[in-house]
Amino acid sequence: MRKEDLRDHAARALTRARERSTALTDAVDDEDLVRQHSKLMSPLVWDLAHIGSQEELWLVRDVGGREPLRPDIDDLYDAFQHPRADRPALPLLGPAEARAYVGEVRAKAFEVLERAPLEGRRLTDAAFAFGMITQHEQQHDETMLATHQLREGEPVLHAPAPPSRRGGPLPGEVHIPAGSFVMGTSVEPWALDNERPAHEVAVDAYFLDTTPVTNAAYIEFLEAGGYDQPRWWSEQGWAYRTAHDITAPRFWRREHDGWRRTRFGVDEPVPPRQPVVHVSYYEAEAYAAWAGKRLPTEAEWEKAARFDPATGESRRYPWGNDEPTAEHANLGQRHLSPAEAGAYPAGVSALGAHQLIGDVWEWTSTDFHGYPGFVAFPYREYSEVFFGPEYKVLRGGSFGTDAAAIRGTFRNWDYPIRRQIFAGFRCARDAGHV
Ligand code: AVJ
Ligand code: FE
Repeated sequence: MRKEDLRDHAARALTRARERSTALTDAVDDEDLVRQHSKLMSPLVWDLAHIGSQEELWLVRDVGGREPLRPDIDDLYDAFQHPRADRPALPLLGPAEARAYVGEVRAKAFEVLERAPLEGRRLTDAAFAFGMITQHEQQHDETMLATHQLREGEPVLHAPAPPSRRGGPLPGEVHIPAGSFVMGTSVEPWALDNERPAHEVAVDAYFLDTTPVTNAAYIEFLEAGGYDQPRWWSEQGWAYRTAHDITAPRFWRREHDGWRRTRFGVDEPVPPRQPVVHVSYYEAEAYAAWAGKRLPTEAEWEKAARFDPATGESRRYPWGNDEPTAEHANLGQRHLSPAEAGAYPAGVSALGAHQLIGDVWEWTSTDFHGYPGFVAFPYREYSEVFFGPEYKVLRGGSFGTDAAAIRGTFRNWDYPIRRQIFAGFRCARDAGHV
């Protein structure tokens, strides 16, 4: 991209993120903004001011070398200082103050952008800082969307229904032949530290589900008594299922006429053809065992999403190198739920898998670690402090993930017990030797 195009692109991406943050926070009244809807989440007003605070630190102070606007509040919005459960008790900026603050920071960030040297492609470039801050805001927007899902009360968010599947049934699985592929990236301009560097990974042959597991398939597991049979669960999974009396995906309820769910304040029958969402890693793992399969490793997920056997190269997205459009994937909160399995034929990967990007985050069996040659950037706190066995990697983004914050190499992570995120899964199994 030319320098001026890059500047425009960065400005438009920031503006789009802000429109979304504004819509998510303007949708509720002030009392709702400061309330904690769940111990798992911050009050929405914390996310809003935190977005501004990070933008002030990285763009206004670091890139711009400007004077701090509000050095007094750095600590309040440092996610490492205060766990989510404690945030409502802090002397946070109120709704009007938080809105004014993020507006002032944004005005300064645009001044910085006007003058920032945007040439070059190295990680230390100012262009990367703008990309990173855009992604940060979009990630918190998805977190705020999850807070909306936990909020009780009348629906306040509205969007058209997602597309349904046209055409005949798809094969249940795709076969991925053995061989190495390039995982991660050294060239994707907005890739975060944990996606780098590109490296070769050898993968044995396997089968991968063509689409994420649907609600209808998941209901079969439920109705077969899957939640009552320890043999399908890992030891940790069973302990979790028992301690919290988990009996179905989060937000589901059994009624005399079948399963229903609450979705952003709407009560509705569980739609059979949509991917299941709001399941923990442990539930995904138990379903896979019941189905005679397993969860894919992170490398298996990425190979199915990116590897093109015709060229031997890894693509940026399943469909190729072009940025996602509404035809490719269910992203960007254009819809308020996953779309039916098979609803995005234009998004199919070279190896035949559907909906790897968008709809639901997909649990993988891999613990979150740095790739060989990992270098923390810009801070250890971005990814490195989370490396270890407590976190599982999720891939592909959900209907609530913006296109600016997802790509074939993007890695998300969470605790295996978490269900408030927009997470589902698909299964894999070994193909053995032929
Ligand atoms: C990558 C989604 C796990 O929300 O904790 C936001 C992203 N990092 N602010 C998170 C993030 C700092 C992160 N996840
Ligand atoms: Fe953050």
